[in-house]
Formats: sequence, C-alpha cells, structure tokens
Amino acid sequence: MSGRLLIVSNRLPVTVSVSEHGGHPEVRASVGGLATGLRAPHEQSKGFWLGWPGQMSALDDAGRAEVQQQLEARRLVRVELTPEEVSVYYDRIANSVLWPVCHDRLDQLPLRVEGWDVYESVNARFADAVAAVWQPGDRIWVHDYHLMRAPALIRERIPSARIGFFLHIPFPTPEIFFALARRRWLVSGMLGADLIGFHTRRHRGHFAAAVHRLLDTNAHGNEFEHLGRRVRMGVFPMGVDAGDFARRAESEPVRTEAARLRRNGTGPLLVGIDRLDYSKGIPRRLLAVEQLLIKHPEWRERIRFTQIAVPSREGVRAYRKVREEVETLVGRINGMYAVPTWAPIHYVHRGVPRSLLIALYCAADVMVVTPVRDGMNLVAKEFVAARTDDDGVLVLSEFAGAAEELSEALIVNPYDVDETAEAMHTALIMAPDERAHRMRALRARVTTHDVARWAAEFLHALGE
Ligand code: ADQ
Repeated sequence: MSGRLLIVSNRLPVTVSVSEHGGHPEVRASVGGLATGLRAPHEQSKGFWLGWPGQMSALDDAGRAEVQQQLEARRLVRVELTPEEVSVYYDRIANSVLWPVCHDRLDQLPLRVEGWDVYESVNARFADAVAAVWQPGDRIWVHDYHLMRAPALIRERIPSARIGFFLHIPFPTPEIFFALARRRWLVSGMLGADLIGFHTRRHRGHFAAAVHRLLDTNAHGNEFEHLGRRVRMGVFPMGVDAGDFARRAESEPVRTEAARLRRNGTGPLLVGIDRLDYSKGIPRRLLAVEQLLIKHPEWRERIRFTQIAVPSREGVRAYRKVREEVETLVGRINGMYAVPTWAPIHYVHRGVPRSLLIALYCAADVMVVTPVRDGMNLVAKEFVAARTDDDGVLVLSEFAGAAEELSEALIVNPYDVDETAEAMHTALIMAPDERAHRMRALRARVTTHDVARWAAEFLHALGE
C-alpha cells in the first residue's frame, strides 16, 4: 500500500547527547530492535516518526534549535514532555503499573494508583501531534503500553484514519488485567485502532477474552465490531536484523574478541544478557547456576557464568530492589564457591557495546534466557542470528514469547530452579552434532522471520 507511514512511539529512535563542556548537541540513531526494524519503512514512505526525544532541559535555546533542525532532517517530530509528565506518565503509570500488571506481577502494584489523568493527557498530546501532520492516505502505527489510549484519541481527531497498534509486552490473562481500575478505558483505547498486533497467539487470546468480558463483544475469528467499526487482531512475532548480526559475527574484530573471551576461561562459558528487570528472571537464574554446582560438582572451577545486566528504570523502587537482590546473590554464590583462581559468576552491571555483545553471543557455549514473563525477548533471537558456526545451545524460558517459535531450544520453566540447572547441565554435555542440528533449525527460522519481515507483514495487514 502506498501513502506515508506515521510511526508513533514513546521514544524517538535517537538519543540526544550534550557534552559536559557545552558544544554542539549530538543526535545519534538508537540501535534498539524497534529503531532498526522500522528504519527502512520510515525512510521509504517519506512519513514522520513522532515521539519524545528524551529530556532536553540541559540545552539552551541555540542547542534546542540545533536539535530541532537535526530531528527535522530525519523527519522526526518531537513530542515535548515536562519532567513532571515523564515522572507520572512514564515512571508511575507505564513502568510501575502497566508493566508489572502485563508481566503478572500484581505484587508490584503501588497501594494507590494515581496519574491516569496525566497518562491520558500525554496520550492526547501524541494524538494532537499525529493530527497536525496527518494527510489522507497516511497509515498510522502506534507502539506499546505507553500509548494504549492513543489509538482512540487519534480516532476522535481523525475518524477516517487507518491506525495500527502493536503491543510489545504481554497482554496478561483477564483475571490479572482486571486488577486495573481503568481496564475498560485502556482496552477501549486500543480498540480505536483498525489492527491490533501481538507477538503471540496467547497474548491475542487474552486480549480477545478481556474485550469479550468488558464490552460484551464477541470476536468473530480475528475481528471485533466496535462502535460500528471493524477492529482486527493479528499475531506478528517480532524478529531481529538477523543479516546484520550474522555479518558482524563474522567480522574480524568480533571473531578476535570472541576468541579472547573463550581463551580467558577454564572451561565452558554460560552467558545471560538482559536489562536489569524483575521480569527477566535473573535471581532464579543465579540460583540455578548454584544448583548446577551443587548437583554436578564436576563443573566447579570449570564453568563461568557471565551475566551482563544493563541498568534500567533506576527511578523505580522495584528496580532498585531487584538490583540489590541480584548483587546479594552474586556475592553469596561467589563467596561460597570461588577459589583464588576462579569464580563461578562474572557480573557486569552496565550496557556493553554492540561488538562485545555479539562477541559474547559467539563465545557462549550456553546462552541462558530465562525471563519469568517476556513479550518476545530479542536477546534469544540475536544469539541465534549470531551463531553462523551452528554451535551453542539456547536455554529458553517457556514464558518468553520467543518460545512459541524457538522450539529447538531447551525449554525450561524458570520458576523451577532445579529444572533450569538440569537444562544447563544437558546443554553443557550435549553432543556437537545435536547442537548443530538444533542451531541450524533455530537459525533458519530467525533468519527468514527477521525484523524487516515483521514490519512488512504488519503494514501489509494494516493496508488490507
Ligand atoms: P526488552 O524488555 O527491552 O523489550 P528484549 O526483547 O530482550 O527486551 O530487547 C532488549 C534489547 O536490548 C536487545 O536488542 C539487546 O541486544 C539489548 N540489550 C539487552 N541487554 C543488553 C546489555 N546488557 N548490553 C547491551 N545491550 C543489551 C521489550 C519487551 C520484549 C520484546 C521487545 C521488542 O519486553 O519482550 O521482545 O520489547 O518487542
């Protein structure tokens, strides 16, 4: 379908940075999954990408004008948010209410939830920004839980608009979603779209059940009738830029780094890479490493488990707590099993550059991806994409959306620490031909179902 594409997401796909010594602000492209996946459709359609560029309060007027110019050159439209709005709409509602509920963590809900009015007004600000640039024939694609109200608010402003919405995180079972006082209002917000996309059939099913119970509307196949309109649901599992990961994995610097990481050790390398988030299952994963050392003492002074955890949402208390928990466990387990020349766990609380990330994927004998709940999990797919040597074993949680597609991984229940430990052991002793057999099947899927295909399929369905 022709026509421009208007992409709407909380963050613009760029980072604005200002050096401490003043000078010119710099606008750099982000490397996240969404930014990479939508770059081509954004450039080809000559449309706009609307979102928040991050806090720009450190800039003076000249700096802001310069940033504005650089954004315009990339056809990025800035939605301005005050620090107070960010703290309520983003930290308090999106990350402290919607995120835990969608990841089945009602225990993380604040006792009193306040701030829906700000969530609404910020979503309305995004809708206004869309209405200001929209032309007949444009397609609008709204992303994620920060903007659940935006489809309906855009629809109010532009009744004939063609709107898609994609939820990157799980839609929980209605029993859990219904804990939200504003459940009907949120679902009605999403139903402002013509097409609502999920990563998995399960998330779509939960959403359909919630709509049925809240609005007494039955889905016919994948469709609802809502306020006289047809609303479709679809399953679009997001992929990664597999070609790029494969190319980088074969590049000289990454190969050298991977060889160095392997050489440094005394034996097999297990790797975990995550944002430091309570949904990612890091504490139980550490306990599984400990259990592996208890049940299979032959691995002591041999295996190394490297956990890279990027700091995340540090303004939210639950995130500070999970950090403490992880650090306590790392300290306790290392204290218990380390000898002067060896420690079982290497813990890095930092984001790492992309080349090191890919070198770790390439060097890992076992990649451990055990979220207790995850919409998709791109780390699992990036690992597979990088393994052009058809080696390495993926241990994957059944509660990651990726498990619906990556069935040749060793699938585990991350709540079952013993089972996870046994899967690590199975991975460590797996015969080379079985490893290759599984990895080839995984790679075939990740390579054909890449992020470009994900975007193309969603946009094709939106255009139908
Ligand atoms: P996230 O919860 O952020 O995404 P994920 O899908 O794993 O989770 O993506 C993380 C991205 O950050 C990956 O591209 C990864 O390379 C990078 N990253 C992770 N840890 C890193 C580290 N320590 N250093 C450097 N880079 C790191 C949300 C949902 C997911 C869903 C995606 C996309 O929670 O379920 O898959 O959106 O829809």
